[in-house]
Amino acid sequence: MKKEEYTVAIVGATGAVGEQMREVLEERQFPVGELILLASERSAGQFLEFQGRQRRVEILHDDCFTNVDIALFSAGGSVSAKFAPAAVSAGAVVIDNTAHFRMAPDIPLVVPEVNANAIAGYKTHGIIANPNCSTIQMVVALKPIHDAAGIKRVVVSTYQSVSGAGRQAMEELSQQVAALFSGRDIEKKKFPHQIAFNCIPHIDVFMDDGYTKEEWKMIHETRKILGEPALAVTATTVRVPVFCGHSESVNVETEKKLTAAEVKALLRDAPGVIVSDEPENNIYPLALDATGKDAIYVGRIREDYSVPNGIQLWVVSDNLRKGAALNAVQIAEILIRDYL
Ligand code: NAP
Ligand code: 3JM
Repeated sequence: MKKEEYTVAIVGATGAVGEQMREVLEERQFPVGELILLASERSAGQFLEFQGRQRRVEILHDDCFTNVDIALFSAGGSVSAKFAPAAVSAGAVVIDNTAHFRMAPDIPLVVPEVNANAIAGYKTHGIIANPNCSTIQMVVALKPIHDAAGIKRVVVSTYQSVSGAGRQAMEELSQQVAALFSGRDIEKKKFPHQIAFNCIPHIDVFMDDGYTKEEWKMIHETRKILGEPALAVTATTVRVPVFCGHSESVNVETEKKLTAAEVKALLRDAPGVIVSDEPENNIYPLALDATGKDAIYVGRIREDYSVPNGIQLWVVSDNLRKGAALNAVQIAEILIRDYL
């Protein structure tokens, strides 16, 4: 018998992603019976609102998951590594927002518009991984192009907002701006350089080959989600002084020729995509406009004349919503509709 309501736990409930999880669950009227809010001892005892009621944040420990149906994790990779197994043992399905499980071959990595069928694979480990924010918005735009013309190569450069690095990072940008306008010294904690009025081509840690881990995630996650393990993808990921919304310049080479008009038509029909492309009226996707919205916005759609079959796109989305919380809740919706 299908349940009418589900017990949902949010691990990392006080964070930037956790806050959006509450909002998105409420907005989409996800059938939440009980909501369990979990964080570290730092914020245990705080109250957060959900469906008009104040709910207490509890300290995360192994015994928190009794009777939990779905556990949404967004408290960092080490927290997922330590506590996701306890949630699964207690009978919950884990939807994990961290990088920790994403590349495990038998853990599904899901963007519902692209590979919803992969959700079935959750049964092996009880875990579904939510991709990186920058990957999610790119693959939603790539999927219809890949289906129509076969993607050969992708070159992406990102312009990622500070909210992708959490609450403290947003605070750091605010404080640096305030300090600079009042002639005080800036403080650096979350970013290795001043982020105010700057662009930093460094997100997550550097690896031996000169790529950052964020770039590595975009490359490998894109291949896994599209089911193309050998797809040629390269990425440069850049932090910019924007509070919310990631922007991406995406260059795509296809097997079959597509005109810009054909790509626009494909994207207009694609689930989760809004084409915003009227250069004559200065209309193109902007991070400020995408903030608080659900869609992936695509514009500046044009042919890349430097190669035979090239397309250039500008892709923008709210990194905390489709890039994290919304994608996770969409997965949960399919899970309860088709599997639980
Ligand atoms: P954030 O604003 O810094 O929030 C971190 C959250 O994790 C807070 O609720 C914090 O609780 C909790 N936490 C940290 N350490 C904990 C511990 N040891 N035990 C229990 N709770 C702990 O960060 P965020 O932006 O929300 O991101 C959280 C995580 O989500 C990231 O680390 C990342 O792995 C993932 N993420 C994924 C995406 C994506 O694209 N899918 C995007 C952004 C982030 P306290 O209030 O107690 O400190
Ligand atoms: C986005 O493990 C951690 O401390 C979190 C690092 C992090 C990640 C990650 O690697 O899970 C911060 C922000 C992500 C992500 O989505 O990949």
